[in-house]
Amino acid sequence: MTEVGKKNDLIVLTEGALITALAMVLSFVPHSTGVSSVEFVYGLIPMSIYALRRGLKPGLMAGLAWGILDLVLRGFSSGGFLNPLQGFVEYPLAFGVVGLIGLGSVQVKRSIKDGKSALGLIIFYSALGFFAKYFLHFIAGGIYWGTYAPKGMNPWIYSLVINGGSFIANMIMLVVLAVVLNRVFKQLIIVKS
Ligand code: 218
Repeated sequence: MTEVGKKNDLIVLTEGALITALAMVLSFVPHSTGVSSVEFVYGLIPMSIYALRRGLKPGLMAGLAWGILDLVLRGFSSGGFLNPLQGFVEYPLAFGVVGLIGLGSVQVKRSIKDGKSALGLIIFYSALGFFAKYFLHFIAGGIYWGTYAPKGMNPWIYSLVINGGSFIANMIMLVVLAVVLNRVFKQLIIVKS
């Protein structure tokens, strides 16, 4: 690898560490939606921007690091960890797959460089990553969180309401921000050399 290649890898990694730290810090800001267990996850916004800016592998790696940190700093103490398999699926894996947003990196950056808003593509690929995360929470919810369902409610319906609700809440947050701050999003996604 060339010296320039190595230096760039170091920049990508450093950005990933900063974004992960930011996502983690944001989870300590109150983020209730008013409906119990349905939360805004503010860190999804910087993660989405990072994955679109740097692509699939950096996105997956940053998401994975975020998931491990969230498990250690919040999961164990908040009661979000029930057993090793559930913990693995809902933390490293569910946060990691947010990086799938990076699948849209090339297309989104091309669209921005062509002078377009890229809004549809940003929303589409963010939806892909957010959906992957909440689909895993939905599966885990149906299997492991049924005891928290209101009396008589089917665990899978309960999980669909909670995790489907979280997916929708976070999509609304992303769409509003991507529309209002479209210029900022575009500037943050494009890598200036
Ligand atoms: C129905 C239900 N309730 C709770 C959980 C657990 N869950 C949901 C979303 C996100 C996370 C990760 C920490 O923010 C967790 C542990 C569930 N899957 N389903």
